[in-house]
Amino acid sequence: MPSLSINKALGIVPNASEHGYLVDQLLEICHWFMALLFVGWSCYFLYTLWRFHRSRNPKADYHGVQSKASAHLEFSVVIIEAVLLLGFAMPIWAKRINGDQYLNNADAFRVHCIGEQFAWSFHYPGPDGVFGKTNAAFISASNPLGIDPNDPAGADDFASKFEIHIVNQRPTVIEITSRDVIHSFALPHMRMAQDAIPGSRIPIWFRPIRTGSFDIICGQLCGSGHYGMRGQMVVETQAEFDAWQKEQSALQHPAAATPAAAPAPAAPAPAPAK
Ligand SMILES: [Cu+2]
Repeated sequence: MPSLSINKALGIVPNASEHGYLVDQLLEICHWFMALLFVGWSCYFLYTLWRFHRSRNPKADYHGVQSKASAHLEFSVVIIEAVLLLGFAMPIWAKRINGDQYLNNADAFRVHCIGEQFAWSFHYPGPDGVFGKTNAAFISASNPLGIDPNDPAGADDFASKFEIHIVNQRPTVIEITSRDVIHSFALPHMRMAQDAIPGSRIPIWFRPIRTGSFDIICGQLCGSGHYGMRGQMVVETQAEFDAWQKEQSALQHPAAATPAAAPAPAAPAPAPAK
């Protein structure tokens, strides 16, 4: 990659995913190619202003330009664009959409992501690694994701809002959906974006390669509060994640986390039937 980077000059955020450099390379090549085209066509434009100025051509020439130079230039542009598409874009895309090593990977880190006006929520399977079933009928203030209370797999599931925690270096699969309109879960540092579509659960996959806190933005104009639909992706070590998971699971399931402690206060007695 050239040391003089158009990507950097345009303010690209640092890459934090394994595949991101491929995207950056392609962007850089496209930017340089576009810069070259811009300069080339600008020079040609200035040349034509001079060459065909009225003072040089007092009489109209009905035969036009006889030279084949511009046709050759056009043809080479087509060749370069074909090389970009077939030689770079398509192989990179083919590599990206092949998610076998992620989707069929038992060790992959999995989270569900739910977009809504105007927030991002995340559903973690908890220490057992199995997601509990969800159903909109169970959604309430204390159960914002609608986790089925009758499904034992959901007993240790927990949720977070506006902040997703993932583990550095682990293959990561995030399944994305929306509760209302179309949003787009965009991770500029991971060079990833995927529309969140109501009724669909669409996976994205990548491998984070550095720890830190990275922006999440909604990449699809989704309503009046769209601008506020941002969050943070915290990439941390496995130990840090385990500690956070333990803390969150305990906070959200106080009874399950402290079986030996004093029993939780009894639920208020049901009001007598009238
Ligand atoms: Cu949105």
